[in-house]
Amino acid sequence: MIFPEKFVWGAATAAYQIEGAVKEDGRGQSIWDTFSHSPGNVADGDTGDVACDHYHRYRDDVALMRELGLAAYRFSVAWPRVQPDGRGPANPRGLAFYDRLVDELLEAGIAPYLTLYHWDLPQALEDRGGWTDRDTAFRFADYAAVVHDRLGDRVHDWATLNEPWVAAFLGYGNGVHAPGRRSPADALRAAHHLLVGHGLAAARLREAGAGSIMLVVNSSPVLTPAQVNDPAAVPAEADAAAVDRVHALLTRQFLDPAVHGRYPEEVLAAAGRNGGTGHLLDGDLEVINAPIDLIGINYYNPCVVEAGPGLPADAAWPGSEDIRFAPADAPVTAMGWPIVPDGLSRLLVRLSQDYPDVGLMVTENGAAFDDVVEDGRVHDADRVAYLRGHLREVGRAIEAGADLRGYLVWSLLDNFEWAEGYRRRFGIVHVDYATQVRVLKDSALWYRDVIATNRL
Ligand code: PNW
Repeated sequence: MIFPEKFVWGAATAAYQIEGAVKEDGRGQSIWDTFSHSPGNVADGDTGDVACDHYHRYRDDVALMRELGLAAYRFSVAWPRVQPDGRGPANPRGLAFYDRLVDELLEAGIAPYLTLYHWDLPQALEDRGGWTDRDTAFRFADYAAVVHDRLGDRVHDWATLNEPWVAAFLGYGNGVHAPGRRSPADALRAAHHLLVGHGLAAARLREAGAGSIMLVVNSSPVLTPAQVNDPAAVPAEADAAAVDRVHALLTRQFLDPAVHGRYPEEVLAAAGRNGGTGHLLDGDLEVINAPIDLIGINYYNPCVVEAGPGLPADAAWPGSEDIRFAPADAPVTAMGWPIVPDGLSRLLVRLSQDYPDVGLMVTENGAAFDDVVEDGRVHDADRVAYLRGHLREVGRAIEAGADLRGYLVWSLLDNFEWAEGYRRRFGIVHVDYATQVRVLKDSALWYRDVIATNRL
């Protein structure tokens, strides 16, 4: 399988998951500092205080990327490094880190893909209501402008939000992520304000001359249990309705407003029954509908559902009453997530049909496995198989006509896996947290060859 000539190969990370140095150079506190330091929220009491110490080791890490031949590196900027309280003048020492990182990347011939928000909201803004407060959207747009002002001369590719579904529904809905609130109504409000923030920021970036603007979503094809292994299976009417509703709640909730300027009925109905729709103001959809160049897709697994009469909505899924989230008949990763490679092509083809005027990029895909280091090597055949299987589906989606521009593996490094802490390893590069020694796993060496030959 040969990939298109200009296909962009890369890897992704996020600030809180790798940087450490949480008190350095004037960085303010984020909701993830607060959350991870509160007992019971993160496995083994892990925090991002040190993480991969990337803040001090970024030169070595860029050297690894160069060794792998990456054309692109997606990272995120920590808002509280730039604006410690989430508002006001920029903290020059915080911005200077990203300045150095970007220069190092460009020197190595690697295109920086900059994500503005990968979940580390300044705690000072959370104290005023966080994403449930409309004002946070305006603060986010100001922050976007501040970052672009400093880096826009060298960074071409910008992403506003990473996975607003996770930020809203795990952060404010079921409380598994920071800030740990548990309110379906708050989650729906947060989701909307995240979208308003996206639209306002996209407009500011455009105005400032940003080269390319992207919204990154976590998305999954929504399937019935039978469809997991048989794409042709025809679901019963009630199951098909459950599939459509969950697709609306997961993916269309974000992409329909952003790309088409309208909310799905299912989302309006969910809001109606959870706190109301009073936060949806006239003009918001026009703001959210700011033109974007790319949709970033983070894919890990399909979402499997069926009708289950009488069931209450899952805490993270307001609007999912009478729907059962079912296990998939498939092998799983160390996260317990089912491995269904052709879910990726099914998803990409669907999105390219639903949003035909916007390009697509796989901005995250990868897997956690229980890696072992043997004689200074990590023989992660399971991860190689996962990536190979998913890349084949990337190729198939392109053959089927999807306008897919690139693929970024999650993740470059083993890192702080949110509520799972350091016990789950997603990297193609192994990190020994005691010594900070990095070792290229077999998957990294394999990926290097894919990139070098542009074929599978
Ligand atoms: C994404 N879910 O998170 C994030 O963008 C990464 O920061 C993260 O490390 C990676 O995927 C692996 O988890 C998700 O529960 C976390 O549906 C949770 C979910 C989805 C994505």
